[in-house]
Amino acid sequence: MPITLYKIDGSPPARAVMMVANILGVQYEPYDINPLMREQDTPEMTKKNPMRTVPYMEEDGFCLADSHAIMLYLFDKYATAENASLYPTDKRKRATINQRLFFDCGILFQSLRSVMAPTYTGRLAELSKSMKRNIDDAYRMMEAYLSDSIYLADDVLTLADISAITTISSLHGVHPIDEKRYPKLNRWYNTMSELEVCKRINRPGAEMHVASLKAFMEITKEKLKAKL
Ligand SMILES: N[C@@H](CCC(=O)N[C@@H](CS)C(=O)NCC(=O)O)C(=O)O
Repeated sequence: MPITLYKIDGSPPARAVMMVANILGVQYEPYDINPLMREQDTPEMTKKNPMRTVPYMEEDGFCLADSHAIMLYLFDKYATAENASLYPTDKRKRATINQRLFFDCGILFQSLRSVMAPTYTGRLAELSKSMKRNIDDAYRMMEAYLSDSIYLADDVLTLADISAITTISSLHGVHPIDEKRYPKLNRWYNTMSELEVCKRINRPGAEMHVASLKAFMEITKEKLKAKL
């Protein structure tokens, strides 16, 4: 039974799953869900995924939400020796990758989510100081991680990089990485952006995501101006 991946290309976590599936050679049936239209809120969808987020996947009646959980499942089930370095068996390396995945889930993506939610509901015309502070704080943490290794969790590309690059691509669009303050993060971002899989799968969705966030902010700005 093929995998169905509920996703939208603009979603950073969905892009991460799409890239991992592509690297592992996992075929899936894409099913587009637009969270802005609350298409994930139908009783049928809510039953499958009470978190009501994209991405989530379904395989032969097995439903799984959260990009990080999905990436690990796909790796566990479908990785071959060729892909082993994405999530090596060494326990400490794995633990470091897991930590970076939790960092992406709990800190990095949350700094983006705190911008996305008010933007899409017409309550944000520009990033507040505290939003920028939170994003900078996450950039600072990444700069520190990248002082210990070339990539986020190792000297080779791992699942942690694939997860974080999607979030960073959208964050960078709304609050650019200051290359003087975060030179290692800037270098990592440029290296990751040049990967063929990133150009093909991450870049178009990220550009769309950033453009839509900016367009929503612009509309809110105009509405506020009209009220004055
Ligand atoms: N930790 C989750 C976050 C997923 C998430 O929040 N996705 C957004 C789209 S980028 C969403 O579905 N938002 C709808 C909502 O929160 O109601 C993951 O990694 O999959």
